[in-house]
Parts: sequence; C-alpha cells; structure tokens
Amino acid sequence: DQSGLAYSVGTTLDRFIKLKQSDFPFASGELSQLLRDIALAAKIVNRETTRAGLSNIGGAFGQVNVQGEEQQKLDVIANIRFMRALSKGGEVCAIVSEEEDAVIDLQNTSGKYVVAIDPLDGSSNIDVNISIGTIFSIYRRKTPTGSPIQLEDIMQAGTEQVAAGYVLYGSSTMLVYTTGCGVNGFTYEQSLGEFFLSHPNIQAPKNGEIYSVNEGTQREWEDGILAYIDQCKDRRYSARYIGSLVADFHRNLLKGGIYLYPATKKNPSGKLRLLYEANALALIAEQAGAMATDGTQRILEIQPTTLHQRTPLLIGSSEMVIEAESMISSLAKAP
Ligand code: P6P
Repeated sequence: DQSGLAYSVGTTLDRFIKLKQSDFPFASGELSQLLRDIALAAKIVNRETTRAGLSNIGGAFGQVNVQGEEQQKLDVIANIRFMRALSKGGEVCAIVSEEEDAVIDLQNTSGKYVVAIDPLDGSSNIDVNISIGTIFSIYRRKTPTGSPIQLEDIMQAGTEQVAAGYVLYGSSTMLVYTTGCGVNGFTYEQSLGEFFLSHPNIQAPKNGEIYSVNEGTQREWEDGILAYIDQCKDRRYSARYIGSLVADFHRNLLKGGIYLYPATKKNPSGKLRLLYEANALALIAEQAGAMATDGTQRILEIQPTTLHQRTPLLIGSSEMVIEAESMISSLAKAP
C-alpha cells in the first residue's frame, strides 16, 4: 500500500506528494506541482530569515502595507519570493497577499488555482529573533480557465479550499499542510535542502491546558471571553502567547490548547485576516480534529465579502473551543 510508504517518517516532501497524488485524482499533478512551488519559496524565505540580522534586511522597509502596518524588509522579500515562485510555477492564475492592496492577476490562462497568502506573519518579531510564519490557502478557480479572473474566483468560503498550510520559521523550519486528507508536518534539513516527513497524520489533543491570548487587551473583551479566560486561570492552565500566530497555533495543535484573538475596541472585527490567515489554519485545525470559530460560527463557513476582511478567531482543541463558544453565547448581551 503506497500510502503506507508515504507515512514513513523520513520520506521527503517530494516523495510524499508523489505517493499521495492519488488523494486528489481530479488534479493531474498541477496541485502537486503547486505544493512543490510553495516549498521552494519556503526554502528561500527560510534562508533569508536565518540571516536577516546579517544582511541588513531586518528592520523596517520604510513603507506601510494595505493594513497600514509598517512593512519589514523581510515581509517585502518574502512576498516577492512567493509571488515569483507561484507565477513561475505556472499553476496559479491569481494571488491574494497580505502585502498587496489588490488581487494579483498573473494573466496565466492555464492556471487552475488561486492562492491566498500571508507571506510572513508576525514579522515584527524578526528583529528580536522570535519565530515567524507563512500561511497559505489554495482554491480552484470557479470560472473557466482562460477567462478573466472574477470576484467569485477570489471570494470563496474556507470550505472551498483544496489545500492549506503554513511554514514555521522557528528553532527548526517546518512545513505543515493538508489537502483535505489529514495533516502532515515536514521538517527542513538545511544541509540537504530537503523537507522530511517528521509529523505524520497530526491529530490535535481534544483538550488542553494552554491558552494563548493577548491579556493586554482584556479590558476590551466581551463577557464570554472574560469568563472563559477566568476559568482557564481558575484551572491553573498555562498562558503561552508568542505574538506570532503560526507559532502559537502549531504548539497548541501538537500539545493541545486554544488561541483566541477576540474583537477589541481597536479591532472590532478581530485583528486576523479571514482569507490568508484564519481560513488556512481553520482547515488544518479541522483536519487534525480541532476546531476554529469566530466565537459563533465555523470560520470555514464565513462567506468573504472583502479581500482583507478581519475576523475574531478562536482556534485549537475542540473541547476548549466548544467551552469558550458556549460561554460566549450564554453571556452574549441581547442585541
Ligand atoms: P497583538 C502578528 O502581527 C499577528 O498577526 C499574529 O501573528 C499574532 O498572533 C497577533 O498578530 C499579535 O497581535 O495585537 O497581540 O500584538
């Protein structure tokens, strides 16, 4: 059974993709090639992040992105690298990026796929050497290849994703992704320039004792969030908040835990972006037996209306998310 081979730790990413090709029969290799293109860009960005302090590419770039956030040089470099890899790879027709105001139409008449990407999330952590991440979602375009890109190709709910993943540039660099048939983690071996399967078939613990939230925004939380975090403290859970979503998410996925970024006065719709942050991690969470909601509904079922729209995000161990949701609904103020 080839898929048994695929799961043997030490399999390279290339070999794994080839062996698991049968999981998505409709794609005659394009999705596999697209995953390889993303892995290539991840290797290049990994090289840049590991030497940011040395090659004067740390620090601010001197411009702000569509979010009004000061772009770090590495943000810009990562965006360029992923754009280039995705356009050269030939499988993608359009890209939504945190670093680009508008949709990037690659004018690629044969490209079947749309990619939504946060090239480097948590980039304010670069200068202080804290883990950062890339987050990506892959959709099939809805309109026929060759025709102009339409809004319906871009504004797809998270349930429409054909694949999603993240790269964590941490103490080691990992690529974790799903094509809808479970979640697998690959660790990068710098000396060989290869990703090797290190975390086959990741299953998130159903419960956990770690909560990740920015306590500094506590005064702005709704009652249900306040009550849930108080309960975590009553139970002496551990607070772990890195300020880098991918790092917090990855730890909670493996160890059990919940990450919350609720609505606040500064960010009344939450801070995190639906299209290129929440949706990808929500698909991975659900594929690993965990959950992701905005506090009242499944993240994956939110129908996007704008490119950079934000959403509150509660994501992690299913029993923790369910408990947090029930406290939110029971304490929600009547409209
Ligand atoms: P705050 C980084 O800017 C980010 O998008 C996530 O990676 C991180 O979890 C969150 O925002 C941190 O936001 O408001 O707590 O500093």
